[in-house]
Amino acid sequence: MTRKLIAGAVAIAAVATVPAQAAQTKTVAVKNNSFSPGSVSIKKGDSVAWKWTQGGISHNVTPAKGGAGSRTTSTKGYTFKKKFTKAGTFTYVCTIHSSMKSTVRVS
Ligand SMILES: [Cu+2]
Repeated sequence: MTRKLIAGAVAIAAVATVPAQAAQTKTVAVKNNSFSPGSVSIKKGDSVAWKWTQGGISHNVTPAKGGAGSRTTSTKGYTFKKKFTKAGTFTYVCTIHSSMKSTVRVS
């Protein structure tokens, strides 16, 4: 009887901890002065985390079409995370450095 209970508990735990499709987060480095990599491909429900890996120079991550983005900061280690729930191609820029572009492809 004890053995059956343990087997049942293990089976329930396995189902609970292995979702069909786990959401993932891809990291984009915010460098001076580029995003690396310049584009990432993710699935609906996944997130992108832009992380300031160098610091010392102010940057931001702002939707090219407008809307809310990150704060402007030069703090190394600062991270701006966003979850994408719709398919499409989304472009982000640093409004201070026009050459900095970050593309997110969501399928
Ligand atoms: Cu910048």
